[in-house]
Amino acid sequence: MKPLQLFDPASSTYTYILFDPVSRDALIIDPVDEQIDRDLAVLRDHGLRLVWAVETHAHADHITSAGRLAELAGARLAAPAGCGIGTAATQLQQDDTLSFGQESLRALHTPGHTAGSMSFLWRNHVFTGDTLLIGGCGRTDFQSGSAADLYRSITEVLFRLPDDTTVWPGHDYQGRTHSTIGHEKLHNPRLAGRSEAAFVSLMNSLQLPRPRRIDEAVPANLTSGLRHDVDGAALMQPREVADASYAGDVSPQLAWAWAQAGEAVLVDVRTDAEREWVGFVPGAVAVAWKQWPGMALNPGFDEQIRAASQGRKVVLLCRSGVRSVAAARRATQLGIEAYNILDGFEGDPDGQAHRGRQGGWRFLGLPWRQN
Ligand SMILES: N[C@@H](CCC(=O)N[C@@H](CS)C(=O)NCC(=O)O)C(=O)O
Ligand SMILES: [Fe+2]
Repeated sequence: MKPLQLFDPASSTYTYILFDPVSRDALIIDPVDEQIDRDLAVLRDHGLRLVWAVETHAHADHITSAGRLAELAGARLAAPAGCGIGTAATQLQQDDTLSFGQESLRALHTPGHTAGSMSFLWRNHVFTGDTLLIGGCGRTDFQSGSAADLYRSITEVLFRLPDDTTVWPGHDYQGRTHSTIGHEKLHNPRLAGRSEAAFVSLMNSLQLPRPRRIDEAVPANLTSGLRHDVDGAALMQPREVADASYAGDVSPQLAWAWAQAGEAVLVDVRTDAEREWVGFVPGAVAVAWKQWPGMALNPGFDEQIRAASQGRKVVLLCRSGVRSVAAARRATQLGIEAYNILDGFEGDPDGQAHRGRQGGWRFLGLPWRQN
């Protein structure tokens, strides 16, 4: 069984999708923001349910789509513990495993390109991120890089895997797709026959230009690509004002008062992964609103919202107040009296008025909890 390998030409990044052929549960490694529509289409075309979005490290040259995959597809986020990616609820340590169906992926800490970098082992395939590239390796001159650490990660961790292990790199700048551990041991010009000292001196003499997007990419990747500055553009369309297609917009305070008085059911349409990373609203019923381009149906939504409502009015909450409007419209079509909670759980991430938006639920002193 082979992974699906996908390529982003702008950054020469490889993204991988692995899946269990029986359960159709899937995992994605190093997804690229600009390729999210392609990746969602691949998942849909293969009939896959994305359960994990995983990073090998905090990338310097492109922005991840992991956060948006959590919002749109419900993927859970995992990242190496040493990378400072706070949005990932699962912080991976050496030898941790991620399960998808009957399959599992094992984390190998391989510092050097960055201090937190990891490689991942699945069956006899290793996903090396920017630790080991085909005929090369990741640079070590920024982001807590260390040539000595990289040498040890490659020679003492990766090169100890069986020679026939397939190597799937994080990038290739020359169109090569994969290699093997045995081949890289013999032929990788940076490593074959080179001592640690010789490797370190070679890496320290490379004088590579800074990645073009580093200043934008690193901060964005520390929040799984959910950039606050371009929140409106990247994640959502401008919110339309309330119209006849649902019962109306209410403030978080009013929604909470209704819920406390038993006048309405509070429904949280965010995905489980989002709640894990930002927080839960006590008493809210979870009914995820998942929709992406080309997706025919929002699976399970109609049945779940009917079950949550049981004839009562519902007040719907999401991250910023976009999906909750879409969900309120659908609930209205089903005959439910459905309201949207203004500005969702987050509103403006700084908790201040921003582009006409107010701080959301968690900035207003309303009850919420982490996990
Ligand atoms: N020209 C690229 C450079 C990308 C780059 O430096 N990539 C890093 C990985 S994030 C690397 O280690 N490259 C290895 C190499 O160029 O040999 C850009 O501006 O983005
Ligand atoms: Fe990198």
